[in-house]
Amino acid sequence: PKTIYLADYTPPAFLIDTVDVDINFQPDYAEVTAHLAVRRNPAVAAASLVLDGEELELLSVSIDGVVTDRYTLGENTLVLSHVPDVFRLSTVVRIRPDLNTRLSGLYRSANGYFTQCEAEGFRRISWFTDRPDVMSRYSVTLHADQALLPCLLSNGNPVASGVEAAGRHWASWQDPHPKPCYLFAVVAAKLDVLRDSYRTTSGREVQLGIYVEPGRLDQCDHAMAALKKSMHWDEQTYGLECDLDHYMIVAVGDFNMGAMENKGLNIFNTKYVLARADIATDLDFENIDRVVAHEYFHNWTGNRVTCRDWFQLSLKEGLTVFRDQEFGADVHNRQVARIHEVRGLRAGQFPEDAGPMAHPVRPASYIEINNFYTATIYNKGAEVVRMIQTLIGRAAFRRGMDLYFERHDGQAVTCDEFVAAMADASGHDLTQFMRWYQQSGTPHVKASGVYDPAAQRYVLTLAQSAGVCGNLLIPVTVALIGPDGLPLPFEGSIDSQCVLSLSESSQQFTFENIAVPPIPSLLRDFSAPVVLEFDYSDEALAHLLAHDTDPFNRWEAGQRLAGRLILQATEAISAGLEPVWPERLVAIVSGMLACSDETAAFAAEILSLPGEATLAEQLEVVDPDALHAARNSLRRYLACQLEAEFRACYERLAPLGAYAPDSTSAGRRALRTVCLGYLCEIDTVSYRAAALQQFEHADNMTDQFAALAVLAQGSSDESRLALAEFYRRWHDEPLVVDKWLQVQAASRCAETLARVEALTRHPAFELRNPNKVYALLRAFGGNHVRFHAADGSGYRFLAAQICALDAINPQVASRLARCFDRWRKFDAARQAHARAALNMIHDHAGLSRDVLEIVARALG
Ligand code: HT7
Ligand code: ZN
Repeated sequence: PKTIYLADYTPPAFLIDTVDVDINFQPDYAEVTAHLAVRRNPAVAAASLVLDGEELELLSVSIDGVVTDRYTLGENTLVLSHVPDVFRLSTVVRIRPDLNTRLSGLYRSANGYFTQCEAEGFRRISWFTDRPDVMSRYSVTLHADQALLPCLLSNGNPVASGVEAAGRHWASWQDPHPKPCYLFAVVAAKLDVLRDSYRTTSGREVQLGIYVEPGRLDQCDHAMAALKKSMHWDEQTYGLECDLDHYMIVAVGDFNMGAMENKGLNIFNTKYVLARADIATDLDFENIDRVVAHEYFHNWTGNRVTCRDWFQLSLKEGLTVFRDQEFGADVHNRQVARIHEVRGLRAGQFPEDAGPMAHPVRPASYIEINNFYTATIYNKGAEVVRMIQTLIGRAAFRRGMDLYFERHDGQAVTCDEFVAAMADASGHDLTQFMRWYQQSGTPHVKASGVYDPAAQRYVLTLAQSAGVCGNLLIPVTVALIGPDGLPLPFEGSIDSQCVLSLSESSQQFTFENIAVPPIPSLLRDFSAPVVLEFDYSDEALAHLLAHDTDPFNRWEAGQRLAGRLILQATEAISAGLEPVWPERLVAIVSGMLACSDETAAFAAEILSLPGEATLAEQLEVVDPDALHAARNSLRRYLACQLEAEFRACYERLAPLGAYAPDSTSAGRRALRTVCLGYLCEIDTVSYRAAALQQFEHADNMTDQFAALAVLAQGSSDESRLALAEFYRRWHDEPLVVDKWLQVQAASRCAETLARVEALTRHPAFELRNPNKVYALLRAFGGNHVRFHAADGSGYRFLAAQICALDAINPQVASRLARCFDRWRKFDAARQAHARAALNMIHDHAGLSRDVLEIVARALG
């Protein structure tokens, strides 16, 4: 397969000002006619027009209304040589949406037809220059059977509709905004719609519609509220108003990712739209808020200002994740939101950055762009944007956003333009900062401090690991915590903290008039996506955990302390010894259990130990069984030491009234679940009975599913009973069935693989449906102890599934193949099994470019 390089970018040779598309839906095919107003790009000297196409049956080509055969058909190209400077190109193709199992382009799902064009799906609908820097105005007309497909939707405004012979109808839409073809969307389906409206600050009335499978209107209220909150937030925070008369969200059960920001016609995975207290958890409600906001925010960051090429993907994704994170922090709980972000980064992005798929936030090359919708592009990209805000300050960041839109509205630009707007608006030189976009890997920052009591001076030394592009500009937010737990004021501090700019390989920072030896609180609020190394004593960590005024660093101190102890215990267990746990932890945990309702969510985070995948990154060679045993041993130790306290806290946090997904009551539920989890580590009949009781009597999915998840970690009768009952109750709710599959695949039980294998043959599972694949197979691939089984059975199982899935949906298969990323971290025997499994995939006949790229990099 061909590698595409950023360095090879050239502007488009032809521009397409308008696109008129007509789609005629027939029972087993669709005929697509496209009329393109093409003109030569005066800035580029090129003779031929090269159009992209994939799986299109070409019926005709015309130039200025005259049918022509003067074209060359390549494997995936249509080349027209000697064309006029300005002309109208018309093509007619036949496509087969019912056979499109890749879910890219136009495809069939239950209730009708849907599109997914990002990144390169439009070429599966019509011949086109499928690249984001070709922006056009679209008009779309759809024809279909009226009874079967009553909703005919596309981007922009409805302009006309009518009926045709034989029970058919048509509708035309016009999008006033020029857009790249990846934002094109069409829906022809039988759907119910929840309507509402939103009045912008300047008085524009926007008609809102959420379209869902018939009978599910009662599951749309939360998404509608989230949409209106997002619209309001973007006006308040960035002065950005909706530029549309119609904003529609359509939910579909077959979708490769979370959602898609098509202009005015977002298409969403049902998982991020449908919610009702009895079928959705607190996390589902919160995720819906975030994803609805994310897609809405793209309307400016991505749609109005788009990417010049796919190497700039983080321009829209990193910035939009940053915006949805800030929205989430404002409407939920800022402290807990930041902790979730960092947990996610450490569990997903740090391993990616240390593995075979490591790439810069702006990659230099790719084989298959769909493989680069990664944690690095999205989450590290968001951290990079956040660092700019930390370095230049919130007010300057807002000016930078204003300048970015002032300069580039309606354009397709690069990450350089974004950073230039920030630099110009703030007066900061961000030249060195650009290296964050250019080099992969997680930087390490080594910190050490020396206190001089005579001079009352504290000197902090910060040193960064060398990157391939040279030193980075790293914002390190710092405070000094005194022995009494209070932060010490120092010169230049605001609220007793400051942002240090680490720009050299090693730098010293001096703090004067420090009367007592301080404990430094470093990298507050996780001010940069780095690994911070500082030789904290256990006592110092306990002090920070108790007193740090930065909530993130309080949590961080607890994670460091617990992580250190678990890793020591892992080593002991590997050597055949029993782990020993210090009593100090008991008092800390006990203190957290006495929290108020307002701080319950935060306490739940402190009491949740770092995950196995995150801890594994700190080991040279991972023994997953020992790591798993060590982590569980600590949980059991704490549970036994504090049984009464956990029980009292569990009882104190019993539901107060009817369920509501607000942050405070969600925090109570989160802490109560943590308590139940610890209590069930003691593994007595009475705690399993308590879990079963919660499972049976909960009036909401959060509590019901939490109890199920705790029980599913064991193989007790109660566990079997709850799993069977859960499926009996919910087998007709696909999103709840996903939870049932996921909770079994994530179980630490020894028989998990056998159960997952059996579930692949269960009527509830469908290899064609991405949500089912993610719920069962990807959850198993993320089950650290079971996927990395010593006998290689986990690897062989997943490899076979990847091969089977690749023939159906290469995008999803390649996401699944990412579970193998860290295979080289394990012992020689496991590595041999993993290598054999990867080779098996690599040699599979007809393997897609998508999976091949992932597997070749893993083996490379
Ligand atoms: N921008 C959207 C990306 C997306 C996507 C990419 C590849 C294949 C399928 C896809 N579905 C959606 C999602 C987002 O980040 O908002
Ligand atoms: Zn996005």
